[in-house]
Amino acid sequence: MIKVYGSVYSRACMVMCVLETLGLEYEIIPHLPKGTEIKEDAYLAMNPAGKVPTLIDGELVLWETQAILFYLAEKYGQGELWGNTPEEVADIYRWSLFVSNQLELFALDLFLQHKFVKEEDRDAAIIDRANNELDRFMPILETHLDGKEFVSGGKLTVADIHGATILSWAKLVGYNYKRFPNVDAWIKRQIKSEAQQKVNAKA
Ligand SMILES: N[C@@H](CCC(=O)N[C@@H](CS)C(=O)NCC(=O)O)C(=O)O
Repeated sequence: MIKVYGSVYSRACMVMCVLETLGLEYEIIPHLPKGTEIKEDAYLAMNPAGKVPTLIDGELVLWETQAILFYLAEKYGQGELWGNTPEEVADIYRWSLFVSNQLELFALDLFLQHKFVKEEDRDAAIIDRANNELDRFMPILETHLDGKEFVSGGKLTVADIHGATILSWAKLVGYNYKRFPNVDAWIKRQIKSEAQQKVNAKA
């Protein structure tokens, strides 16, 4: 059976959400981002970065969230969550990579600063840069999602599960999405999706 190392409260939730959407059975091997197991030799032999998630599927040992999501959709989706042509697949890559390259670090910085750093110790420079970079690139997504439910190909894909989950981190700590109602609605759809609810129930 497919194994997922990680926790619901980590990037592994995106892997679980894809597995739930595709109706695949899987086992969670609980490993917390702040736990010690991910720095032990046995785990580092699978994932030298010492991070979660890691996926095991038969002989395959795979780490890096997006690589795992793309692999699962391509291998098991039969078109679901994935594209049918090189052009459709490229579009999924484009939007998923846009979020990871232009927005992920800044959504994470906001989340970490507000969630784990005492108010008096927060780094204003990190917070300002994060807000500025999110404000800079969010309008691209906002315009693209106008009149659309999904970011690519007119159907749910891994780019929605990945992108909307990443951007939900900033929402959790109060980033002002009122200025970006299409993105806000996109994030809410992901958070409330049946697959995400099933993942949350495993926490
Ligand atoms: N680019 C990696 C990042 C993985 C990552 O940073 N995971 C976090 C949990 S969401 C983690 O394991 N942190 C522990 C650490 O950095 O020591 C991916 O997407 O898989």
